[in-house]
Amino acid sequence: MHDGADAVAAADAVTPSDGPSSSGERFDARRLAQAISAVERGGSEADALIAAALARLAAGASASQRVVGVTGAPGAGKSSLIAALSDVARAAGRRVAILAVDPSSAITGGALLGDRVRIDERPDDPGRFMRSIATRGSGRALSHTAAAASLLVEAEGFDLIFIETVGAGQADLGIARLADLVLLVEGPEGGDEVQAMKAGLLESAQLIVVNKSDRPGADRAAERLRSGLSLAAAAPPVLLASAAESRGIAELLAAIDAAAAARAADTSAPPAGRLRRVAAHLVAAAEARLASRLEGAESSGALAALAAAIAAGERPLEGAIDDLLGPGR
Ligand SMILES: Nc1nc2c(ncn2[C@@H]2O[C@H](COP(=O)(O)OP(=O)(O)OP(=O)(O)O)[C@@H](O)[C@H]2O)c(=O)[nH]1
Ligand SMILES: [Mg+2]
Repeated sequence: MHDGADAVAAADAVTPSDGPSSSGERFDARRLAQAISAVERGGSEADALIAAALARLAAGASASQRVVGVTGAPGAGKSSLIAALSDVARAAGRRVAILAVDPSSAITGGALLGDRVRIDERPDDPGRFMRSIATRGSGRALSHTAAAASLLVEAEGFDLIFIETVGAGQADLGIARLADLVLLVEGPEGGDEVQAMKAGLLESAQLIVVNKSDRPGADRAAERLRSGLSLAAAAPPVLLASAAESRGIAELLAAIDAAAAARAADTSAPPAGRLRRVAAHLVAAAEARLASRLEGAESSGALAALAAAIAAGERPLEGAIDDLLGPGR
């Protein structure tokens, strides 16, 4: 197992960024958790909180803040790696936040979170924050709240923000939209074809790590990935690590920083990542509104009535969507 004791001791010794957050106020974990809950509920309170976060970010966010999406097959070791990376980052005095997108659809709050993210919650450590976010049947599977929650966390001045998404597919592709960097976690096992190649995840990852390097097959999996990627124009680096034995973790963190810095330098301005999160939030909010209008039309019977009229030839199909949702633009 990795040596958590050393990391804790080091974190106690070096905590330069534990003081006031970027707002100049002391960080209050409970207030942030409540703000994220409000954002999950939506409505005007959510809008006000997001607007306030954006104002604080505009007033003075650090360019070194990173939002890292962590994706990969179930059980690959995403949570274990995030916990190990967090210990190393804390030991270096960085403030770390973890948002775990929870597929169990119910809002779980904190109860099961410590278990799910495989990390002690340490409520007394102001440099560590974690929260799960329910997906709540969102069409794109990534929580409607992820982008907004990330903005709230950024506004509290966290240096390193991990967003863990579960499974493969939609959620993981959605994370590419709002993260500064996508880290794909692979396991050593799997057949001839690496899991991620099938799921089309390789395209959205800037960095790949084969976890569980303490187990046989990890080297081979890394080789397979590297050769599979060798034809790609900008092949992401493939690293090896063991969260369980705390091997390769500092190197992985350094690679995350390097890849994020390279990406930031690539765009016209450093806050490009944040602009993506604002755009992702707008898309999520628009989707939520669309979903609620459709639900309303369904439960009021308007949808059924419209369908019946069209089916009976009593009205044309043309214009039906406008009737359902209000006029388009
Ligand atoms: N041998 C070994 N086992 C590991 C390592 N990292 C994680 N595991 C184990 O792999 C299992 C899954 O680890 P998690 O960190 O929960 O994986 P995950 O990708 O977050 O899983 P989901 O959130 O359920 O998708 C657990 O039993 C871990 O103890 C590692 O480096 N080596
Ligand atoms: Mg996990």
